Amino acid sequence: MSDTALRPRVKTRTKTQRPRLHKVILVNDDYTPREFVVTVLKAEFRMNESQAYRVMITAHQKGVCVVAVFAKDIAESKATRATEMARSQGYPLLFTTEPEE
Ligand code: NFA
Repeated sequence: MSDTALRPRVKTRTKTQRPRLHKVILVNDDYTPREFVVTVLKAEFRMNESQAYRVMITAHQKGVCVVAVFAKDIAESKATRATEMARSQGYPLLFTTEPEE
């Protein structure tokens, strides 16, 4: 076949799949002080006071609130660290993760 002739495509183009993002979810409870929740959100998720307050009060009123989305391993380690921060102070505060649709 000459260089200029058209050849049939042999390789199939495989679309690169972006890794699914995972949500970090703040779960409400009756015991953790509001101010402590705000402190954890600011420390672990680099939020300012008003962002952290909004997330805290949304979880307080609705039961849960999405804090942020990350790659799976980052979402899991942030949720674990934030939950451990609360455990170390004796609070039941919980952060969970779930994959985005
Ligand atoms: N519900 C808690 C309170 O009234 C505050 C809270 C908000 C806890 C969000 C956990 C998550 N002290």
